[in-house]
Amino acid sequence: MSRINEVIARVKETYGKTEPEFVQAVTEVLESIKPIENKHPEFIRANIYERMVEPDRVIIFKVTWEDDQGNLRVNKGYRVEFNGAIGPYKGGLRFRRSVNLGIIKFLGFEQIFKNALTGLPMGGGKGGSDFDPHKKTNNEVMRFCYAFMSELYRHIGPYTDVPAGDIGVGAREIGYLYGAYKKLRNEHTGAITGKAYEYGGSLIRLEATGYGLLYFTEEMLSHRGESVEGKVAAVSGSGNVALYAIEKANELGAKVVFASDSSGTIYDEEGIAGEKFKFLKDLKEVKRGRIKEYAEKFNVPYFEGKSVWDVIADEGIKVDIALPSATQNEIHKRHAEALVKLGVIAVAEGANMPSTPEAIEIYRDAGILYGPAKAANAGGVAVSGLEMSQDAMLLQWTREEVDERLRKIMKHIYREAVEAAEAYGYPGDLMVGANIAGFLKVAKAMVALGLF
Ligand code: NDP
Ligand code: 2IT
Repeated sequence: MSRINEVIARVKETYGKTEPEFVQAVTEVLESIKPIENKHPEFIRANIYERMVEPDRVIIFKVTWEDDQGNLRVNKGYRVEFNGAIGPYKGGLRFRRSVNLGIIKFLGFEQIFKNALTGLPMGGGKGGSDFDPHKKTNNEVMRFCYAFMSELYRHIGPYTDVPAGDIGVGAREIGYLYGAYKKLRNEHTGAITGKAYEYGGSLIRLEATGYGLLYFTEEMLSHRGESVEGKVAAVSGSGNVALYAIEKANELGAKVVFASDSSGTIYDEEGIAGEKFKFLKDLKEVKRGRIKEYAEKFNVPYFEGKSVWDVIADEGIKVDIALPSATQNEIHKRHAEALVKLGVIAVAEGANMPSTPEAIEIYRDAGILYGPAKAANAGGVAVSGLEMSQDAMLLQWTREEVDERLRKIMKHIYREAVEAAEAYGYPGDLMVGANIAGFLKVAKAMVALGLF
């Protein structure tokens, strides 16, 4: 049996029942890098495949905090420092009820290769908690963040491990987390990214994942003689990634007709633009309301309990571009079949692992453009890397400068994926290309570092 197959089998056997998302992520990456196995005997000699799926360090801790009624509450905190071969561990924190070790491990594993693809020196990590910020007051969120950081601070640092946001961790949470970090350490180092400009953050970080997703989509389309302009797009979610994907899609001349939250989906045939987009942004970023209020305000259809992809499949609504930007495994086989049948041109992933393996198989069989998450959504962590650089120099670049660098990085990622796919016999396959390009960089570093 090949070494890669052995490692996949071992991971399935060990974690198949307890950490299905981690097994899914490992299987996808390792299956798609098989073309490198025979060409790199040094990876087999150094046992790289087995070493790559084992986190460097897993930290699990108790977070005790006080709610507004004076009750002491307890949650689990996690930080998985997955692979530090090419730089400080880097990756977001997710606060959501469903968070468990397997989810943090899948996200940390993906982050290794995504970060490598950016061309910046960042290792892979991820963390979070099963704390759910929905329906909590600001003060409760603040006390939780301070409690969470009272343990995490001893594990992180600007050259050690640099967390940022993810689902449930936005500008507000980053502010409280960084406030706690500064208080505990009595130093101002950029040990967290996604900070606001006023206290040392980078301009464009807030927008970076969504903007980068559209830069990547434009890059994919332009190589088929197409562009985003004039296309009808579906975005799922209405959080950080989704909002700025919608904003940039509008700017590039597309019409975005879908958005969602975990309660349901809205369909606005006219497009979520202008005053309507402003309303959505305010609803989600400031009022922290539900997407249903958009449907009520603008009198458009709302589908309670359905995802964007359910609505597309059930109602037969055609879109040209699909930008899943909510969560993992949101697009299933039947959704992918419907998208393809209705004539979708491109799927670019804003969320991490939003497509099930069966859905990906359908995109690839149909020959549509498919931008996998670790390439398409890398703009967020890329600008986090730029934030780290600015923090280290104690200066802040202009919006134009950061945006220009982001564009260049997204182009670079596209080119790396295309070239790796070509070099290993899978021309045009961005999933194979992104996995191979990311993996090669980290694997070569691990070989060079010896026992690290
Ligand atoms: P946010 O918390 O800002 O927004 C998440 C959005 O997705 C919300 O609208 C939320 O709805 C919805 N959502 C979350 N979970 C589910 C679910 N299980 N079912 C249906 N809808 C759901 O998170 P982000 O926008 O930051 O993250 C979205 C995705 O993008 C995640 O996969 C994340 O890992 C990925 N990502 C984020 C980056 C970043 O920089 N923030 C960078 C790269 C990737 P509700 O409000 O109802 O919970
Ligand atoms: O999934 C991701 O890349 C993120 N949530 C952003 C990570 C970061 O460190 O900016």
